[in-house]
Amino acid sequence: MLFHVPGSLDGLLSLLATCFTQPTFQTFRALLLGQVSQTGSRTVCGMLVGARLSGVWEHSRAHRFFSQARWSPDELGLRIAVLIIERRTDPETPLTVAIDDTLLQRWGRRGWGGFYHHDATANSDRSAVAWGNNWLVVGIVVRIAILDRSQSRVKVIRGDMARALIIVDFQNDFTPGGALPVPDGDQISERINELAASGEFDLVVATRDWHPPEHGSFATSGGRWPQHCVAGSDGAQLHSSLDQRRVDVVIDKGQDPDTEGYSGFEGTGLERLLRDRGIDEVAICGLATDYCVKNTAIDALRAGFRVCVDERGIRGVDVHPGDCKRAIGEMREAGAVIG
Ligand code: VGL
Ligand code: ZN
Repeated sequence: MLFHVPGSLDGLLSLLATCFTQPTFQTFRALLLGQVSQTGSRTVCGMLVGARLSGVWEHSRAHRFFSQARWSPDELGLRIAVLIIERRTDPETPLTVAIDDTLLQRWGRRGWGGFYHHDATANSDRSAVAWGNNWLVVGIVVRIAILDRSQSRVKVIRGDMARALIIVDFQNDFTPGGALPVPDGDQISERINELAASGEFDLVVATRDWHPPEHGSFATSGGRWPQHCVAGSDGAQLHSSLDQRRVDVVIDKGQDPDTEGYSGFEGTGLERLLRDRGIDEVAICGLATDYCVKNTAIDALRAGFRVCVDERGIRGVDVHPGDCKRAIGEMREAGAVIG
């Protein structure tokens, strides 16, 4: 690190080290020093400039560090709270604790690609919980002699995550023998069943491509695909290897004849369903990587969910060689974790 770090700050930081793994502590320390020393705006970008990391790190990487890396914000908050109480408050005086749960209620502003701004300045009338706003802020109010108003030092509590599994279009027509087969599309069944039975998900959703017979994506209507997944047909049924006892809700999509309907969010009640169930994070598997999986993942990010794409649980078409690889790159770029 290129900075001269005052011993007092380093001493303070070392008291926080046990909230982190060794590598995440180094990252946290660099970002914190970046924030302290930056001269521009108090944003993640400013922090990266201060840490001499701009141009080296995509700023989404810093967001991912704060939202996903292996460190404990809860423990860190408690540790900071104890430090404030020990060093900044009078042992004889009762503590004033301020709680602000507006972040739990607030939707917030979103950039393209699902990056979520959970700064307290974003206003909106939407009232759902999603990535970035499942935080409760607790402050200890401290009176500092040289200032004429009380200062509140905050602790941020991360709420419990609720997670959903979205199984995209695991249907007969997209598996070998079907009308629009994805190579090895049936090979993901074991992984999908394993995920659905893992107990890690509060909700398991299966989407079905569910087209009217004259859907605009069909070659017979001037589109690019052979007729597939016609609503109610055998080809449109979920693949028989899928353990449907684990599926809580089936969502049909692609019913509008004039749009491709690749995304499970397009013209369906999927977003509403996830919000109603308090879901923050979705894991995505299914078919096809380069079409419906990709579009569903990117829409989920745009809607503010955290997204993990299960690499073992997807297969793609690769109409043009490299399409799947590019699709994975696009999802990652938009903020998905590919794992
Ligand atoms: C899909 C092509 C056409 C998919 C759906 O599920 O990926 N691909 N319709
Ligand atoms: Zn389709």
